[in-house]
Amino acid sequence: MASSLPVDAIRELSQKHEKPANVHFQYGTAGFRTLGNLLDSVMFRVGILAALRSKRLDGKTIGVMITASHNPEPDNGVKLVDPRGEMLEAAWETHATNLANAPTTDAFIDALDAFVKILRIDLSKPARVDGFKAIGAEARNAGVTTTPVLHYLVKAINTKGTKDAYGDDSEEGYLRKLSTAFKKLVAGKPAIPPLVVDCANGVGAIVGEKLSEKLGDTLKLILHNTAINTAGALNNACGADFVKTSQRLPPSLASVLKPGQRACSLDGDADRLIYYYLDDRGQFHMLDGDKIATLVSTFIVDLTKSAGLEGEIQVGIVQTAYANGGSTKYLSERLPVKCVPTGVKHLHHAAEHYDIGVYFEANGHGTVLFSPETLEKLSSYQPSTPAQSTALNHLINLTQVINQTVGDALSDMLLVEVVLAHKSYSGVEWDSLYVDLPNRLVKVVVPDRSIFKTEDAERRLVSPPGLQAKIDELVRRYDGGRAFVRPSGTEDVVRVYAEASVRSQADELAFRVAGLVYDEVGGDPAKRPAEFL
Ligand code: 16G
Ligand code: MG
Repeated sequence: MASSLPVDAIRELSQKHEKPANVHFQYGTAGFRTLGNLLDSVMFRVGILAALRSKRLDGKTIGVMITASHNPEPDNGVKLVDPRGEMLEAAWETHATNLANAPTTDAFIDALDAFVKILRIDLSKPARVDGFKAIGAEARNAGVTTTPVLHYLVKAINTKGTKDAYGDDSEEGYLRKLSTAFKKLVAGKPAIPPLVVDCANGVGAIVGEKLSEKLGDTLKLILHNTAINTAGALNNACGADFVKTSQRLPPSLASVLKPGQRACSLDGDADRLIYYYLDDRGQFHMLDGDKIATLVSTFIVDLTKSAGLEGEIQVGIVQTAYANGGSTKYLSERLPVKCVPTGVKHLHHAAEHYDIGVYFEANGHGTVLFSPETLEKLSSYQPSTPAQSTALNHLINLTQVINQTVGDALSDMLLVEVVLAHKSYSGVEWDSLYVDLPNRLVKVVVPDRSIFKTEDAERRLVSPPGLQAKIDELVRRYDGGRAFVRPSGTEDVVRVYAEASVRSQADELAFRVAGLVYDEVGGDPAKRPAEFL
């Protein structure tokens, strides 16, 4: 009976993966994330942590994802997936950080021992960890796939044979589930023009190719940036983060995209999605997470009305402070909108409070959650007209095409395509739902970002004292001005976001606020960036 830690085995293996000195690891918003060559000890320890999490949860399957996500090489990372296919429970982020930072193998074993005792983990319980093997855990390698597929698999495995069965627990099952629902949703609609997909030279290329085969002529995917074996190519001048941050077309698509044609970019692990198109004058128009949330939520509201479920099912939106003011205005005139701090776990959690919760970060990560009661209602509801019945079926098929475990670029892409097909929208009509306010994101490197503390879903600073008042004073001078400052959860920087009704003003406001931050932390006046006015 394995009721105590297999200390000798752990010691022997751990010594092959010693922690590098002078590095502090942090399990942040997206797991452990740093230069790939520093992560060896973290990978080993995360395997053990995942096994313990599985044991703590009665042998439920836990997922381990190794991915650089939206970051270019040589960054890499690793994160855990909880049994329902969701992010790791927040309290365990601290445990993960502590274990990863134990300086030696002996310190690691001591920390593990203390941890097992404090959390009363029964080591005789089985442990199932997909993708990694440690302390006698049963492991299954999910292979090279997208982050959302791993989330899907974890949920599918843990719900197998129950009334909540999520689908067949294989990548093939995932592809079948999504493509079948998609085909039903667009049946009878006019043929959909081909879609250009920028795969960020990441795993989306592999899964996108398989999805494309399943979709056949229903939706032709033209995959670009599929060089998954080329060193340095991942997320380099392509991918969702590049497009969102630089607000321009990946140069590799310049000769590909025709005016009016829809295109989208995934990030490296295919959990973010940004759409765009070029207008007749060749001008670039971006359709980001806020635009996706708007398109999708209004469609779902229309369907609930057509199904006769108005007042029965409430649709709500969750955004962060980064949501464009234009989208927040448009949406809050129509639906309940909640603003939460950055990071998927906050959005996901808040979205669970609605009957149907639509959450998207402006960066393109998001999904739609149907509450258990809503799913129940949809399956038992008796429509009274053929039109109601059609709308009801569409809603039910939407619950299948949407990966509800986590934001999923490929699933979201199908969702967007469904709405465009139903509304006969091109990018132009979609884009015209509301006008984005010009905005600017700037980062300021600071010696210690932990002195920056926020409140009100990161929209206001409480520390350093007095800085928020200065920002307020500045913002007042700009028409349509809004700005906020928050410490990054993934990098040693402070981020400044600003928007205003005119582009030059948005830029100026962002730089001026960045200047305030720079001066506040005692930045060297001689090195002050010129644009910080
Ligand atoms: C992580 C988060 C993402 C967030 C970003 C903010 C997850 C899975 N990912 O990538 O949601 O937008 O961090 O980064 O939660 P920042 O704190 O450096 O601005
Ligand atoms: Mg990602």
